[in-house]
Amino acid sequence: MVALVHGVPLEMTQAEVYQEVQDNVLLNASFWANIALAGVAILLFVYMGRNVTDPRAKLIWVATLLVPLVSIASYTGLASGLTISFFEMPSGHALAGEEVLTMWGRYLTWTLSTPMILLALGLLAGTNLTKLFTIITADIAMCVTGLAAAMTTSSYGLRWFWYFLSCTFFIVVLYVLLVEWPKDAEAAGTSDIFNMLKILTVVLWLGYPIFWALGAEGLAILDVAITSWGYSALDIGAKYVFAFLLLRWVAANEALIARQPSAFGTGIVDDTGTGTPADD
Ligand code: RET
Repeated sequence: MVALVHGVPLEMTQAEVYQEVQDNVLLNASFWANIALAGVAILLFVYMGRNVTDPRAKLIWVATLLVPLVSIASYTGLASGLTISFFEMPSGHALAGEEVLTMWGRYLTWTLSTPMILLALGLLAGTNLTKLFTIITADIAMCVTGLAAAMTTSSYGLRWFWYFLSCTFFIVVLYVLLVEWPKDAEAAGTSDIFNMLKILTVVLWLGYPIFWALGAEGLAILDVAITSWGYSALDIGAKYVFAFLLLRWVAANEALIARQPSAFGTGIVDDTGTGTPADD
């Protein structure tokens, strides 16, 4: 698998990684299923948003549309072997000394896709800039530290320390989603749809750290292809199902979105922006 020159392992070439992916039918299918779904989602979402005119509703639509756009690029990176590497696991790991297939491109592209999901949800909840900034920076930090956890090969303990840091940022994300935004959504009159999407998001997002911990990068209880399908299945719900439900609602309730206060206020009492708050 890994070429040796005078007993020294060489980095695998991209073509060799690609061949490994091709040889693992289950793994390869977990990528191509998402490329196909992302393609369908992009076309469907463009169609669903064709009559949206309000700038705020349009922003939700653009943010939501970016989710499958990032996804198709992300999965193409994985399917081509570009964003996959074989990393030798440190001692202490269940596969210590072995070269483990690591889909680091997933964590990298989550830093682009997950903020779009949160931006769309925050706009739906009619939140302010302070809370949007907090959740999005914590979310990016969660993805970057998750990337570091997967790519650290020097120490098993430090892999889990990165994981713990990532979970800490995740708690901030969960706090805003579960405590702050429901109050904002209540005031904005978007509670019903917000609460439904909040539950979908929280339940599915909790699956990601669980798969990381059980997969080859963590405790190595699950095989690489099963872990990849775990992420791919979560992605289908957290991205395409989520985006479909959100866009369907936005297209039918544009006026309610248009009436919300500006998202770019800071939350200071008289800083309500240009719109008029919902009167219910
Ligand atoms: C990692 C491992 C470290 C600990 C935590 C994680 C959380 C990841 C999450 C990812 C969500 C991804 C989505 C992608 C859609 O495009 C990085 C797995 C907490 C919550 C929704």
